[in-house]
Amino acid sequence: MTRTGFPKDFLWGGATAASQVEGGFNEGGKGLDSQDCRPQYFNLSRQEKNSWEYKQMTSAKFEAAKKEAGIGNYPFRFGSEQYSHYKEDIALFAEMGMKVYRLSISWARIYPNGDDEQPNKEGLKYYKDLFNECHKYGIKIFVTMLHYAIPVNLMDRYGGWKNRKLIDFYVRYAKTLFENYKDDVDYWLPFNEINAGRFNPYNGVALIKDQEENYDQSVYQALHHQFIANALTVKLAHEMMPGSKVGCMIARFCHYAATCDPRDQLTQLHDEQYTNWFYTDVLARGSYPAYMDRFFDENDIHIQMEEGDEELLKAYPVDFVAFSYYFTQVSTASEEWEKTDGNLVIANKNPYLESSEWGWQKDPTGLRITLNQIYDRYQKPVFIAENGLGAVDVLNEDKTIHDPYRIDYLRCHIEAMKEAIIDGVDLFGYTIWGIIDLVSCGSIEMSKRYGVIYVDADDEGHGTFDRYKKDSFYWYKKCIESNGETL
Ligand code: BGP
Repeated sequence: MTRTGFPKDFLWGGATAASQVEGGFNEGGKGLDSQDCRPQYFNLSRQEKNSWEYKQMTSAKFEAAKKEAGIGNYPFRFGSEQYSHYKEDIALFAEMGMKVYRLSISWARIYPNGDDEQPNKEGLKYYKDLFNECHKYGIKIFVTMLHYAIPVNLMDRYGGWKNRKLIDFYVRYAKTLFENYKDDVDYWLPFNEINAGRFNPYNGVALIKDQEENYDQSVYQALHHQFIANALTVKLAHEMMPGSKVGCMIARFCHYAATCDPRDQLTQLHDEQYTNWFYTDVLARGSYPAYMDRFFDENDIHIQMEEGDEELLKAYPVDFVAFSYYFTQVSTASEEWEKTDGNLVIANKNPYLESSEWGWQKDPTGLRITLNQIYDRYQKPVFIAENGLGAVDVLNEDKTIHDPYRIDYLRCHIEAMKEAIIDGVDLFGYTIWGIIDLVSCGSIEMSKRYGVIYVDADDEGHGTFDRYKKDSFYWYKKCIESNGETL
């Protein structure tokens, strides 16, 4: 069979997350969530904002955040105001020809405290209206059920995902979503970047480091609970909505060995196993991989499983595998290696690649490699849930925004996707991250913009929040029209 490019029904789209785009943090009965509590310190340099201390949640920061009733210095509380602008945003997506919108539902909008007996009707209505608006234009819906933001009550009362009770609350939430939106949603993703539980435990599994006696143990136990919640969600979805599609997703950290020194190669193998494969092996193959036994032994980690857990994982693997892809990094056995930034991680720098203003290294070939590796390993359809370039954009007086750097970035990644499809990969969709400007997850600011649509707001939430089309908007429209041929 000769493949020449993108299949006819390829899903071109854009992605956002509720906590970063919605705003309206206390409207419509929504409860406070964990992302609403991440502060911004406006006067810091970019380097300081990229530091681990800045990104790390502490008990002191968390307690202070809960006392602030207004927006304060919490940019996720205003986002891009999609809560009040969703009709306008979706009309722009339709004008671009978008086939699919990946968005997340805010758990705290549906269950304000996470453990409530009844869902919040206003929250349910908000997403129903939003979905109807998408359907008006024939845009399909890809829902992330949990994109980092959990109701703070689930942290205060239960200690986050390390508590097994979270599985029940999550499954109740999933059931509510399926009951209400079974005819609206085309693709379900229970957890955004499930490996975040390891690389950023506050975002991933709602843990605060200074509250944990044995941090690593809590992290892996919490991850186990998410794996079980994932399997139960697949089970429920398939029972309630026969034929429904449920996927898993990781932040894909593609590693290259620094040299052909076998020690570098072995480090690369381990980096791939511990940061990537572990998660998708559990969720797509349905069992803990053998290589993790040694890792757990050597790190004194003991996962408490209940009877039936392993059977559940085996019986309910996901239907497709998704990932976010921004940059690649180097694996080396040597301690001395130049570092650079990546999403919520510090990475070893690759001298062959260019970096963005935030230090993330651009590598379209790595995307082709990744697509081949994932498809080869699981033989399940693959979806690119996030990819894009965060950059400082300038709104000119005539309201134009010229962003050739973003077009270059997107073009070379889309070319790499096409090559991977010709290689034989069953890639069925691509959603540009932050299709509309939103608050950055890592550095908690508006100035790091990903959108092809500009939002007139600054880091402190000042501005009109009016939307403007960037040059990349027109470029992506042509790309979609030509099914990826006119780049
Ligand atoms: C991913 C997250 C997103 C998003 C993206 C870009 O890890 O799933 O929420 O924000 O990274 O990261 P940043 O916003 O830090 O530039």
